[in-house]
Amino acid sequence: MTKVRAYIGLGANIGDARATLTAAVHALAALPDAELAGVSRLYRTVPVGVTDQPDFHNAVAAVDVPEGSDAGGPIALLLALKSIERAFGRQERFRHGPRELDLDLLLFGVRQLSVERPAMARSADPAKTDILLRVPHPEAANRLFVLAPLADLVPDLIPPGWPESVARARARRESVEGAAAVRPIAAWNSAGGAWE
Ligand code: PH2
Ligand code: MG
Ligand code: MG
Repeated sequence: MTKVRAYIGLGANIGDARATLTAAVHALAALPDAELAGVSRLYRTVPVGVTDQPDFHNAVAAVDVPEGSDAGGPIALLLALKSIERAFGRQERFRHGPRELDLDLLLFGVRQLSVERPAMARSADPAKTDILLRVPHPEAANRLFVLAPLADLVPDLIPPGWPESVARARARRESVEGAAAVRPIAAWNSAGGAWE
């Protein structure tokens, strides 16, 4: 079975975020046919978008998953991420609001894709887009809370469609958001399966 390396952004700012993200990494590793390939440092980050909410914990995990055919691989992974979010008690709230667990599909190998939501599955809520999935994640290049942990894993990678490496994007965003916006607080210990 051909595998692809996917990068997943993890975030939480309700409850014991550190414990939640640790358990979420284990849930990713336990997905069928998936293999954990790396975990970034754990960061404490200033909220972006809606600023009147608790600080987030953020990290990025690399997972090798089945390539699938066409959009099948990425969509299967997206659905698996949504089901892990639900299993961790994720409640529907407003966009960019607080959450128990957020798992975002950032990169799926060198694939670049945009998948429309089927007409039947569209929401009456105008804030919800008619796009089911975009890869690379359209916001990743502009969010230091994504770029910093991603640069821990693959600083020299140039994601498809990007004009620059992850490390350069990180430096660019750090000059905008300030170094204090994301603070590494622990490193992943793969033997212990936790940030220490
Ligand atoms: N997620 C958001 C909105 N804002 N801010 C930080 N620091 N970390 C996040 O994960 C985050 C956010 C929407 O997904
Ligand atoms: Mg998100
Ligand atoms: Mg999300």
